[in-house]
Amino acid sequence: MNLPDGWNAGELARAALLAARAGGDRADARIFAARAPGRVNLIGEHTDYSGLPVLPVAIDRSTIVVAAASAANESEIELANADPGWPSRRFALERRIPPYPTGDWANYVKAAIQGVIDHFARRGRFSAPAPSVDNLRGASMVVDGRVPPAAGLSSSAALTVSTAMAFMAVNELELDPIETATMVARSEWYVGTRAGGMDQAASILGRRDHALFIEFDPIRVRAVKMPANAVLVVADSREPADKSGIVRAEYNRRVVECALAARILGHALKLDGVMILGDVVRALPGWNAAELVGKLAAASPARLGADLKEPANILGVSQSALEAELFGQGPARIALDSNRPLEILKRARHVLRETERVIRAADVLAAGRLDEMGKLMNASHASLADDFECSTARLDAMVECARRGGAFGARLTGAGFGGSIVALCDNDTASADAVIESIDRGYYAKLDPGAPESWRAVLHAGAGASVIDLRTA
Ligand code: NG1
Repeated sequence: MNLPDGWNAGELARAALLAARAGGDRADARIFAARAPGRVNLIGEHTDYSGLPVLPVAIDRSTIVVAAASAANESEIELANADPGWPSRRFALERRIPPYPTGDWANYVKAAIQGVIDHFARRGRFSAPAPSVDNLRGASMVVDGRVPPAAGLSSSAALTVSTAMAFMAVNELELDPIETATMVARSEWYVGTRAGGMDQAASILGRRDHALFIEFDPIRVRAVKMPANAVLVVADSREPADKSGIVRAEYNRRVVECALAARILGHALKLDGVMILGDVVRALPGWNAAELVGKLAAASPARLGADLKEPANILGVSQSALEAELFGQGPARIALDSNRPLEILKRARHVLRETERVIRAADVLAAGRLDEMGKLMNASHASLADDFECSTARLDAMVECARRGGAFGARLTGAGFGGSIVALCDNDTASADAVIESIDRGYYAKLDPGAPESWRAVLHAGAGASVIDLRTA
């Protein structure tokens, strides 16, 4: 059997089972299956929302969404999940789809569909003579996710990407992969996370046996061949990085701190229109982190008060104007709900130094220098722990175990505050088996009694998302 691009036989069999459940046995049903992988980020953490590069791989674990088109006059989504732990849902397609209460899994599905509707609305697709979204086709959708959730492997992007692709297929809406990545990148703002675009871009643009050097604004990708002897071990701390609660507030707070650092730096350097640190970097070819951090330190205290009074003064704008600019009506406003000072210098120092590491890592990896790559990963972890303050004692402990087991390097991957670590190994001196054993003995065996069981695996760089027509597959 010829397998469609990026699909394996197991995934195809899963899609066939889901199709039966989605009602694809109706003779007239147009029915599609989209698969989208999770990702593990090798390096370039908390840089994407500053418009600065990342180096992830799409992984060989995916989410599949099967969508069977409803009759032409039905514009509802009937949603089910292969895992009975996630309840079925039904909602209408509207220009503005109201979210379910925070934490509901189906909000990711709504987020993706809202993203598609917004994108095509901007292109005039729903303007006169069809001023509403009435001409959109509903669908019966069934989701089967095999990317471990809340583990820093981007199960959420796997779900939003596969949903968006299946929904577009049902509605005969077409976009190229870069446009799709750009569109879906913003979709998770719907669930209240001001995420950058790394996860969705990695899921869509993934390439077997390759890492992806991804740049933003606009999204560009360069595939970097993984050295043949490189092996990636990912291990979940079992400390959930739950994006619907405290982790989201911490994440959004970092987004605000980085944006403030960028504006103050832009102001000090007399650059116009700087919103994110990427704007500064792009305006200054030949920039280097040490110099920019020095300029920021000269222009601003390292940490600012808990509100926006101080940065507004530095920037010479009113506090309300700055607030409106930073937050709009958006959810990041919650980031200021505490008395904690806003850390500017440390956050910028991490982002700028991390950017230097990412650029270097792409070359080092392409040249097969795993030892050097490991050192960059270790430096990234230290910076995330010290300057970005998003590691935890448990993540630090795991990273230590991986290094003791012989890994070239190890670091937290994803947003941190829990979730997973990634360790770089090979088939020889830094064997994945030894690293896994070290993590088992030094970490999982010491978890509190009753803690959820261990989850760790060797993951491979896999292909990006794709959609197939199940009538012809
Ligand atoms: P995780 O924690 O894997 O979901 C998050 C963001 C990314 C990126 C990383 C940090 C979401 C959906 N994704 O990844 O865009 O900013 O943190 O590098 O929030």
